Amino acid sequence: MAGKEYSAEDIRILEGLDAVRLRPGMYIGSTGVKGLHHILWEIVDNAIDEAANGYATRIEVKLYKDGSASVEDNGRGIPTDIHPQTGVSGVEVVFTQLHAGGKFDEHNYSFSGGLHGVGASVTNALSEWLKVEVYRGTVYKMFFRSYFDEAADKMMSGVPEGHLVDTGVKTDKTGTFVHFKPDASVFDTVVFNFEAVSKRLKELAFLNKGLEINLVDERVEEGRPPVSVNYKFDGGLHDFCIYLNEGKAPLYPDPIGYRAEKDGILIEFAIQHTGEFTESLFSFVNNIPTPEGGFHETGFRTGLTKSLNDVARSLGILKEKDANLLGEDFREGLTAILSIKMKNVQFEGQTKTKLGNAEARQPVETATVEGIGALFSDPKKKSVFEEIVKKAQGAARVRIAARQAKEVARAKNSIDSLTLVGKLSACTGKKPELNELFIVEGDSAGGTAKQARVRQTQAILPLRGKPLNVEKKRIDQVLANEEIRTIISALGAGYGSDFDMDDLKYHKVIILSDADQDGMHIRCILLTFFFRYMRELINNGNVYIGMPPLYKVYKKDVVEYAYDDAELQKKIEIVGKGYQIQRYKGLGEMSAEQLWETTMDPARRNLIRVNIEDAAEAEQMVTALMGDRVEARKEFLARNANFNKVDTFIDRVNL
Ligand code: TSJ
Repeated sequence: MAGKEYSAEDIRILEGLDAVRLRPGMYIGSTGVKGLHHILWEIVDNAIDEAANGYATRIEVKLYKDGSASVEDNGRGIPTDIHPQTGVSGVEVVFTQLHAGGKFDEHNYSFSGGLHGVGASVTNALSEWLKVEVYRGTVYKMFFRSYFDEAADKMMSGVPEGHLVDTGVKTDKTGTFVHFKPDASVFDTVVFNFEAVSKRLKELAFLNKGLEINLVDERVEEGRPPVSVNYKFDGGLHDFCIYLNEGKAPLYPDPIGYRAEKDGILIEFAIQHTGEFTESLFSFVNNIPTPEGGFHETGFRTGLTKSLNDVARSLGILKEKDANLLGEDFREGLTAILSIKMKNVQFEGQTKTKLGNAEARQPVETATVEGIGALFSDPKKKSVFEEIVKKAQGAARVRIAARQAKEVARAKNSIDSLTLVGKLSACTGKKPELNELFIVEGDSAGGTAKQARVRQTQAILPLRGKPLNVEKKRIDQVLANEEIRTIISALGAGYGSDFDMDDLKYHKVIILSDADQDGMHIRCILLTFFFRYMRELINNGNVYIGMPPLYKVYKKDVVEYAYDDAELQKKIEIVGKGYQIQRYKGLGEMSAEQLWETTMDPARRNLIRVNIEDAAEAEQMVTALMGDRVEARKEFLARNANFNKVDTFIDRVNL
């Protein structure tokens, strides 16, 4: 057992591990499922470092039935020789000394990972047992155990059972194998999550080009073969980018990538634009995700904007008189992965996932400018670049149209806005909760509605002109549309992040369009607009679709209206022999009186409330329904056909 050859210094070291047991949270964040995985990642990180430094090409992670886990690499093997400062082997130092990682080899451990960087000794301290094997010509072994010492009446953590032993058994392979069993008395759960482990290993495989990572899960039913996944991406970030863009529509087939070292910082990125409208930047520092961003992201964004504008000018796509495109324009639909490796990382922010090293900004910016410049100096890449600029110019149009609309909405009391709402026939009542805004398709139907309405509570906004083809028009054109800007003005509550329900002038917004293709398009445009820019309005159930009848069935002074074909049969029976049918092709064919009694009179009309509880789902649906990709739309409809909400919504849209 441990003890007899131990110096005072060794005991001090082991007390360090006791401290880890006493306050595990200080070292691994928590003793929950996250903390459990943390002690696995501490071990994996060491193997990844060996690979990142060019010494290992393969890592295998294994999950066992008894709850233990192992990690093996084919690197050089943890140094087995005696460490001069402590008089024990490198292996022993690694597992018994806190923060030992890299102390004896600054150079090779220069880009050491680990979220808290606490090292393998913490895994040892929080394990029931830990076994290490090092393959360097022969097999070296060492074993550690945590136990309760009855005599001393205290917990002993990660205690070596003897020093490192050279078993003398010859081996061809080199590398390190670490096998440990998380201590059930430390953790709330000791069950590793296959999905979580495999997802992170896949990410690590993407981040470390060419590295083969194998995950074997032996925790399967008796008699069944282990579940095993194997990751190896020779394209690295390039492959990562393609993977992230699966299911999206890339604007050019190959992601653009670059790798450089600047001021001791290794910088790598890959980008690819898609038809989406949002930006997805995934950044990493020393293989650790940095979702909160930081200086590397700042440098990257600045570099991208600068270099893409520069290239656009040098290719003559942007002329001297043209303004630069903004960063946000170039980032619309951008999928990007930024991975940097540097020393002395400082993590900040809410979840300690934001890079605080200011010195990272400039090198990343420089590398980005350099990389983009170099890539597009290749004339073969010109068409790719043109796609990027076309997309950015589209985004700029949205931005400008959005700003204009915002100005309109902001200046709601100015003369300017009065001219815009000129077509609005406002109501006289001043109680928004009682007021209704009818958005009516066509000037002539608008005129009829104006005659039919109750002035006190019903306002009419006619929409003039041909309906836009939503599938071909983008949201920027929708926003540039004067009618849409008029709606924003009329509602008086702003839009987008400025939208404020408290300023809403009409608590019922009723879309009244014809029951035909064009009418459906108008509804789609308006709903997309509300989804994207006044989502609260939908969530609150303030948006309605008016239901004009399709048929009038009449005989002398008996009149019945039918809203669909099934109803038509019933109404025919009610009216009886000698009936006549009028089919309404549009709202414009109705008299003011008919429109009132069938569609506008609160006592008799049928309204459909557009009510989507899940705004996120709604947005996805609008994208799928109106996006560029026909397949995506079909897929979406097929996938969601059984979802009640969505189903209902689709019915409503296609009224
Ligand atoms: F530390 C550990 F237990 F977590 C661990 C370390 C676990 C695993 C699975 C692998 C490793 C590990 C360590 N793999 N490879 C290394 N390499 C070294 O420690 C090493 C080897 C040689 C030299 C040298 O300068 O010759 C330096 C180092 C740091």
